Amino acid sequence: MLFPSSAMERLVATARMILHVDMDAFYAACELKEHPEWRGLPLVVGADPRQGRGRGVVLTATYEARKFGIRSGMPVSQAYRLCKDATFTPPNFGLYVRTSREVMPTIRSFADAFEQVGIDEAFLDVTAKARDWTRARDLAAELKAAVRDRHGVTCSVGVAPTKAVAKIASDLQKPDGLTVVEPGHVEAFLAPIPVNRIQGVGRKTNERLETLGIRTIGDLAVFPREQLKDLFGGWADYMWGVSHGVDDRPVQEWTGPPKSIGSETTFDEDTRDPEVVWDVVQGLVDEVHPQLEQEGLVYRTVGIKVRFEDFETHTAARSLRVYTRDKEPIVEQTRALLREFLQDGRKIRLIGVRLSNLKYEKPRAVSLTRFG
Ligand code: TTP
Ligand code: MG
Repeated sequence: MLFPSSAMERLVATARMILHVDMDAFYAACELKEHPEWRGLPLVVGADPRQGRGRGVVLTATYEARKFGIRSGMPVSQAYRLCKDATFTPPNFGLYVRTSREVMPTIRSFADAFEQVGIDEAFLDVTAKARDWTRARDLAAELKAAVRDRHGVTCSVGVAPTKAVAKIASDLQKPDGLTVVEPGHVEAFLAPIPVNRIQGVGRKTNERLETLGIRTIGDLAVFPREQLKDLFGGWADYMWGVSHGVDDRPVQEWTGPPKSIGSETTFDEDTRDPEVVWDVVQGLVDEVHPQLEQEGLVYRTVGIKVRFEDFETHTAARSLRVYTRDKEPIVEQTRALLREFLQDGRKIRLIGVRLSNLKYEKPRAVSLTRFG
């Protein structure tokens, strides 16, 4: 359209085309590649509750297992109660990092700009490549087929004019979903969706919004903006903007080493049992540490994040004197950092491990994971 005549045509002509790609049941999907005999069966990635102490939480579960109510973050003992026939397999983080590293370059090849945001998700800006929304949908379908055919795993894709809406859209028809939200349809699309689907709206914000009568994004969109600002400060602008389809955050290519790498887990049930907490922390260390090797990184700072049952959240970190890739210092430092939080008395809701002060051990132009 050379001379857009109406506001709507202008909106359509200038809108960005953003994809959010999220792998389906990612850790479980990686396991199924190694164990095709488990396909079609309920599979849980987590310690086997019938062996050893049966502690720990579900990292993820196949959609067959989710039919029984099994969810990430749930104690494995509860998952077992929900489905006695489920197969349990302990996590193999090296496999997940390796698979992510193989799949991401395929996803990236469809993008003008690419931003990986986790082990199994990425944003793509395809505005220049696609040019129109029909082609954007086709590109997303081609991307899904390429991921499936080349790597034997499936993903769900959301296509929308903003990151926030693309992220909501990718989650809507999981697994193996494709949801396209064209400009002009954003507010109608968002209106019936629960407000906690907006990234960053956690349980606490959700509860506060509910007391204001805000359950859906549509409720949020018609709520007086100034009143929301008084209650939520700067955060209100972001949420309110998202509800109206406004979110200018670009898809950002990143060429340096990552600022940090980490992982966190929310306990399905808050706990103050040091052994349960420590088991999960060790799992997080096992998950984060292989990424150093994969990315050619060394670290100097080890950090933890602890959120208590009342949502009070703390971070603490310790720096080593030298850069290293070793695992032991991560274990030692997290154990030391955790000690005081375990003595607090309150139950813990979320725990995270993060490595920062990262650099490439040998100078290299780009990160392999991010740029294939
Ligand atoms: P998600 O993308 O949230 O979940 P998923 O890929 O397993 O399932 P889906 O996207 O289809 O809903 O997380 C990606 C991986 O991160 C997941 O496979 C396992 C890990 N993970 C945890 O270890 N703990 C958690 O609490 C969650 C939510 C995920
Ligand atoms: Mg996923």
